[in-house]
Amino acid sequence: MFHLAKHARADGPTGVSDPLGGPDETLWREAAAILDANWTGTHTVPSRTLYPHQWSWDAAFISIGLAHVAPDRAWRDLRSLFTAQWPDGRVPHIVFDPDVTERDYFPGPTFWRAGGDAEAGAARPPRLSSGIVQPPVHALAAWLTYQRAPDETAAAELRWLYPRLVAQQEYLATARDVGGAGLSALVHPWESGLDNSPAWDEALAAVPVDLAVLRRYSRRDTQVVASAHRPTDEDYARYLTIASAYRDGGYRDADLADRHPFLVECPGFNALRGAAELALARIAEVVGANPAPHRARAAAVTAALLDRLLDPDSGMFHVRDLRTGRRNPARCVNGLLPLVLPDLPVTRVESLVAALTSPRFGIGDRMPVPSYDRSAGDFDPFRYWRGPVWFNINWLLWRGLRTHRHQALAERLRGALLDLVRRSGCYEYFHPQTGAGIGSPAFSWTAALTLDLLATPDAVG
Ligand code: 2M8
Repeated sequence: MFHLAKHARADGPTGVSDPLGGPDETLWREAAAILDANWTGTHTVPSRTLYPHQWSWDAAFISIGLAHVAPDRAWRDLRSLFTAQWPDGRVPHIVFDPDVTERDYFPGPTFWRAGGDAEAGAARPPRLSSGIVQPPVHALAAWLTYQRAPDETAAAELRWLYPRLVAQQEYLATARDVGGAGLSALVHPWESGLDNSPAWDEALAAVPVDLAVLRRYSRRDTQVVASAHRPTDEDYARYLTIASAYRDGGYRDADLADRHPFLVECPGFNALRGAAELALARIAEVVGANPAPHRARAAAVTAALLDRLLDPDSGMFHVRDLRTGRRNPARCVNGLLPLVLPDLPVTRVESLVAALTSPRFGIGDRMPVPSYDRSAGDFDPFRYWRGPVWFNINWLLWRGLRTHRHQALAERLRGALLDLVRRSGCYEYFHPQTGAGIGSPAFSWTAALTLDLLATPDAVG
């Protein structure tokens, strides 16, 4: 067990304060204990019950929390993930723990058939992993972890990570620029992190449902949590069809436009890629590299997002299906994430804030932002990314509001998030009306970002 509150107190004046008054020691300890319980000795799992391996963007959020209580573990988590980076720069969305059996998570290593073959040589993925990616939040995580304790150890970690983070960005900016306009294309809904968001429905509808594929395997998720809270069997069958297509093409990105059944540009993923370039610019200054190219790339991503994914009528960003060229009209929370970009024009910031405060997404006094438009006919308060409140997304929106000096709104969102975990615990996601916890309890990124919110009480830039 690490020293729960010591580090935060030593490092900052406000480590465990509650903005509403009074210390929030209990919540701090609960959140830190969850991270401790989910630590395996080399990395942190998102959840002991549902997700027993290491996940890519989870690792980034987790390290941001660990930075407050166990910075050594924060760096080890990031290192563990990047030791699985492929030679082409991609960082796999799952790094499999060889000590966990196939029965404990599906789809596991047997399905993905990637990496882990020590004999295969430097051209192959070094560890057992999936072959798809997740949003690149890692440069931001590394930068925030460094900022918590900017000592020589942390600088050495940045020096180790920097070329790897650059390679990750390079892969996304080149191999994945299928549309040729400066945005990364996703080859699977799971790459977005918002797995079964309505944002993918139109593009998914074009993928045939082969329920036989499900009979060949056995879903593990619906044995652990209620099936009404998870993707439907039809959607799951499509996920497997798309993943198999990419795998059977050797995970090659050449000619994707000619052969791959699912190709979309996601505003959330690309906004986080832009934010990663800005974090890399800061890291470059520490490690003695040139920050200028990173800033230029971030500006190019913002310009491409405005050009390709903005709908002036909704005032939000929308997913583009590269197979049809159509922007999906669904208003999903990934369409608000470009708020994390500091160079977004003021008019755009204001239209995103208008959406955030509208009844569709309304930041309430006690309720954070849902994953989907509350007024949509197919809004589902229980099912995964189709309505429930997610902590990591709200944490990103909170940062975006602070970046654009919407301090009062940022504070309201922070208050609503902390209220949620105080009432319900650190669940994977939450009912958007009652705030009840759904999915896995003791969920790592909720715990980690709770620590970060508790440690960052005031609207300081
Ligand atoms: C969920 O995704 C995995 C597949 O990657 C699953 O449903 O099995 C998503 O919420 C994703 O964003 C998250 O990274 C992962 C682990 O927490 O779970």
